[in-house]
Amino acid sequence: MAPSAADRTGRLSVPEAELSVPGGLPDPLVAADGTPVTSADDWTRRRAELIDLFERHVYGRTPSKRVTMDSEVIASNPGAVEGRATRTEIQLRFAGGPTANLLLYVPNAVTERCPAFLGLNFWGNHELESDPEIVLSQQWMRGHGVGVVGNRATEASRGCEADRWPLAQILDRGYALATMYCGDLDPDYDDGFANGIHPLFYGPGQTRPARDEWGTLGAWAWGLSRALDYLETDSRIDAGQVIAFGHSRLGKAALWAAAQDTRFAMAASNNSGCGGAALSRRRVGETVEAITRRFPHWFCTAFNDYVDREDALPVDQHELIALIAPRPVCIGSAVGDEWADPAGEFLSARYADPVYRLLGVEGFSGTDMPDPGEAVTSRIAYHLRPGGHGITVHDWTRYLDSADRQLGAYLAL
Ligand code: GTR
Repeated sequence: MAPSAADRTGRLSVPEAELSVPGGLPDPLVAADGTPVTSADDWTRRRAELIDLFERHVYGRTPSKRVTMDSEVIASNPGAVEGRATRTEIQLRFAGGPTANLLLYVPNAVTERCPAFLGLNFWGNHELESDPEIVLSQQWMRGHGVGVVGNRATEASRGCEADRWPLAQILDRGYALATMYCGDLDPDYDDGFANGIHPLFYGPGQTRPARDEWGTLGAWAWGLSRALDYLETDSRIDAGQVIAFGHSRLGKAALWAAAQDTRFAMAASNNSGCGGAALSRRRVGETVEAITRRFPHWFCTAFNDYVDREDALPVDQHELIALIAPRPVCIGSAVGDEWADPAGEFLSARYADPVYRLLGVEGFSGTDMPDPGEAVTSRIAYHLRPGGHGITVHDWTRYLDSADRQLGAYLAL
């Protein structure tokens, strides 16, 4: 199939014929033994089955063992973001393992417990603002980051991603924001899982995860849940209204976190692509072959079996979206981000719909790909932004609008 392409007007030209998946998709509402799923109780069983399939074949099993986590507030500034927020840095210490720093902004104007976006970041918490009070991460970083020298951040790295985090906008809309460096949980390179949190869970003599045990995306998703554990203890946050959020590889982790951990009230995935919101079977843009070759550590080893065999996968990514039902989920694509297959992300939203309907709530109200700049604003929301891979104010506005519109309805269920 020809890849989808943006024409000169910036419109994503996706003929209906291309909005399809040759060979079809697994049906979220048919159990592995062929039994139709026709009630909420059936779905509870099917849901457990799908989690198990995603664990065994895609992301790897998340360990059930609990680790003790201590937390300590290491800095607090009540006048951050021009007086808008109280900014706190919290050290989360995992017994016997690494430490992760959570950076939390709570709007001063909100006097009740407030909803929060929680997402990982690519370059350390200092990427959000140039303020030297924020701890400069000492962790390993990928080499091409702003100010990164010898795989470490420097003072020149501060604020390097500020445009991706429109703090004033988020805070003025009444939302808190919490973020943590993904590399605090597991550095983003293939080191055989010697660093990060994986070794904390090894059995005697074990030196790396087994074939069906978690990779880096699984570790990042786990970290989002641990940050949520902390937010549950913070009286300023409404822990029942926390949105798992992420861009690109971190959007994959956010979806997997929300699929597994039903405490997340909503998920927002931006340009998450292959292994995120995009259907694997379409093989448009990044394929299983491409992703496992460049990022062998992201998934479980068993996922390699599906290189050029996407049709043999027992699941596809619309079922990852369905695992978030009945909670709201937002999927954001960009016209020029063909690597992430915007049409494949749209179709995941569309084909997750029946599960939401079965559970008696609105699912996805769109049938055609929206034009760039337009959105489908149902409980499963989808928007297509002009431009390329990245996260912009446009994307944030969509996620904030969806949260305003959908969270209340979900909580009223
Ligand atoms: C790309 C990768 C994508 C996406 C992206 C990102 O190199 O192929 O799957 O996750 O990185 O995280 O920015």
